[in-house]
Amino acid sequence: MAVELDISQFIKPTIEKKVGYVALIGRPNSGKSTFINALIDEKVSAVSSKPQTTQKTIRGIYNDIDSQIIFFDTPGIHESKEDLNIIINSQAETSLNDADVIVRFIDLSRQRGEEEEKIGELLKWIKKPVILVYSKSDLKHATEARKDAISISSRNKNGFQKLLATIKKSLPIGPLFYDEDYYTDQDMETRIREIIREKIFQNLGEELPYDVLVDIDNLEEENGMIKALVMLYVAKDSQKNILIGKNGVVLQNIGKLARVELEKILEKKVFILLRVKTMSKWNKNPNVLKKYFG
Ligand SMILES: Nc1nc2c(ncn2[C@@H]2O[C@H](COP(=O)(O)OP(=O)(O)OP(=O)(O)O)[C@@H](O)[C@H]2O)c(=O)[nH]1
Ligand SMILES: [Mg+2]
Repeated sequence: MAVELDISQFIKPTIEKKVGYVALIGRPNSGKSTFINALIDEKVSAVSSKPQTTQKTIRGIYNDIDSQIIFFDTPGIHESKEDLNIIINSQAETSLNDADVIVRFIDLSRQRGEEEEKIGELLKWIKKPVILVYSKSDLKHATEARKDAISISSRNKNGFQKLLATIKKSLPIGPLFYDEDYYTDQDMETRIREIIREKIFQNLGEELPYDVLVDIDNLEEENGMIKALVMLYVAKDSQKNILIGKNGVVLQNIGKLARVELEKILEKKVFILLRVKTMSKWNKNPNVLKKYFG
């Protein structure tokens, strides 16, 4: 007698939910990366008090019972004619094109400036739903409330549900783009680089972090331990000593902070060897900019 095989048990049902791409846009320092990290409860994007901490668009994937939302955390749009900054702005603009919905962050704790004008101009040309968000609502200065905006605080996780519900209204229903276990599409190299960059931004003076290029030279996993040889390229010789610090103390501290955080994120032992080298004017070199930021 022939046995009939029930193949239905081998076929994964296609899950359909509200699925789509959402671009976060706003001036530097308005809290975009902090929001992504707080929403998905994982560090996927570097955060610091310095403007333009994010230099390359990062994806954070949010999953819940009825949606999968892929957030583009874009670099803050700002006014500058520097080569690197032009590339950074164009990254943010590209993600506007790729998104289904745009969430515009406005930080009410700061005076609005030319950068807000520029973002307003940019959005005029985009025929997509734009949701206005007032960020950092936990701060005292953030008092200007308006009906057409949603106030959020990433510090207290306030306003998240309202924002998510509003985003979902504009998303199409379809199959998932990513497995529900993923919260980012970054590979290990990118994640290591991002955390090291964050520690550089958090531990060095105002200007230098922008001139440090983080490059993973070698990455190995052996006996459950991740070993990374990481080059930190500075744009001029005089920056080397500042980055290394007296008796190497600054560099050691950056390495240690990055290691501790990466061990938590990757749930593995991590060993990081940092090397500092000069790559003269790398931030003006079109080939380098294309390779790392293009
Ligand atoms: N009090 C308060 N501070 C916040 C909140 N969200 C972000 N911040 C702070 O604002 C600063 C900038 O945050 P980021 O998330 O790096 O801002 P960003 O918009 O990603 O900035 P760029 O990457 O430079 O475009 C950091 O010092 C954060 O700790 C918030 O909800 N409340
Ligand atoms: Mg950012």
